Amino acid sequence: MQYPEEKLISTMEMAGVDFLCTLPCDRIKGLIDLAARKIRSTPLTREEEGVGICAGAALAGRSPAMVVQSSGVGNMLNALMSLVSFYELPLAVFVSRRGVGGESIAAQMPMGQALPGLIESLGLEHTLIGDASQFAAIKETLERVYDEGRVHFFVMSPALWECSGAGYEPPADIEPCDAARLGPLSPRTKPRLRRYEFLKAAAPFLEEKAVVCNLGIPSKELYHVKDQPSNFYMLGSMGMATPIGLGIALNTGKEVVVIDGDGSLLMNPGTLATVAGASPKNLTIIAIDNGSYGSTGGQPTYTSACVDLEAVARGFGIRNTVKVSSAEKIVEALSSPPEGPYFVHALALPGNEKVPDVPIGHLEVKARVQEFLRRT
Ligand SMILES: Cc1ncc(C[n+]2csc(CCOP(=O)(O)OP(=O)(O)O)c2C)c(N)n1
Repeated sequence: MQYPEEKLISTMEMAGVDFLCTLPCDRIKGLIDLAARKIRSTPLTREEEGVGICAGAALAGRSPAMVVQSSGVGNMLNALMSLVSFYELPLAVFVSRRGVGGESIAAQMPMGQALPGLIESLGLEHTLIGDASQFAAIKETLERVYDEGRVHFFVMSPALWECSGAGYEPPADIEPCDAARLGPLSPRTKPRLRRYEFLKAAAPFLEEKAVVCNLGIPSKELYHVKDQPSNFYMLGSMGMATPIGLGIALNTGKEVVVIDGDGSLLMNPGTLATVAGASPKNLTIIAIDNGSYGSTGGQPTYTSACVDLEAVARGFGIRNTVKVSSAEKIVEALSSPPEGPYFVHALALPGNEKVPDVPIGHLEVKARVQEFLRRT
C-alpha cells in the first residue's frame, strides 16, 4: 500500500512538477522529506521568497510548486499578487491546512480557518483536498496551471495524513558556517556615485546575462542605461529581486545578475541564507546601497545607520563578497568575478536620475526573458 505522501508525489511527478520550494509543517514533514528525494527542492526561510524563487524557475521554463503550512500563505500575499499572478507565471501551492479537525494549537485557527475565503478574495483558485482519493483529479488541474500560467492552491486537510507512515529523521551532523573563517570584510570608503552611475559602470558586464532588477526607479534607470531582452524589470513584489534571480540561476546554465537595493534586501534578508545554501555558481548579486528608499523619496534605511550589507551576506554564509564605492572598483569586481554566489556591495549616494517609465508591458518583459532563457 502506498502512503498518501507517496501517492501525492507521484501525482505531482506525472503532472510535470519539476521544482519545489518548501517550508516545514509538522503534519507534512514526511511529505517534504520524501518529495525532496524525488523532485529538486529548495528549503525556504520564509514563504514569500519561495514565490519569488518559483517565479524565477518558471521564467526558466520549469513547472514549480510550493509545499507550505496554511499560516505561511499569510507570509506570501504580496508576491503572489504582484509577481506570479500579475506576470501570469504558473505556481501550484500545496498547503497543509491547520486550525481545523481537532487542532491543538489555538493560534493556528484564525489563519487556517480563513484560508479558503482569503484565497477567493484574492481572486485565486483553490481545491480542498479531504482524502487521498482526490489526488488523481489534481493532475488535470496541475496541467492547466502550467499550460495557462495560473496560480492554484491545493488546500490539504490534516485528515489526509492520519494513515501516514512516512516519518522524518533530522540529519545526524550539520557543519555550520563560521563567518570568521571567511576572512576580513572589505574596507569601507566614502560613496561617490549614485545608483545610475553604478549601473552605467556595470552595464558592459550585463551583456547576454539574465538580469533581474529591483522595482521602481532602479528598473527605469537600467532600461535607460542598458535595455536588453534578458532584463527582468520588476514592477512590484518589493524584496523579490534576489529570490527571482536565485530561481533563474538554479534552472539555467546562463549567468544571472541581480540588481537589488538596500531597502529591498532588508525587507527579506533571509533569502541570502537560501542563496548561500543553494549556492548557485552562476549568480551575482549587486546590492546598490544608497542608504535610502530611493524610489519613494529617499527616506533613510538602516544601512545608513547600523547595518553593513556585506557583513549580512557573509553572516548568512555567502563566501565571496566585496564592497565597492567607485566606478573603477565595480569594474574591477565584475571583470574577474570569483565563483558565485557572489555578493557585490556597492556603496552609493542617494538620488535618482530623471528617466521615463519602462515603456514595455510586463507580459512582454516576461516573454522576452523566457525566450532568452530558452535559447541555449
Ligand atoms: C511591500 C512594499 N512596500 C513598500 C513599497 C513602496 N516602495 C517601492 S520602491 C521602494 C524603495 C525600495 O528601496 P531600495 O530597495 O533601497 O531601492 P532604491 O529605490 O533605493 O534603489 C518602496 C519602499 C512597495 N512597492 N512594496
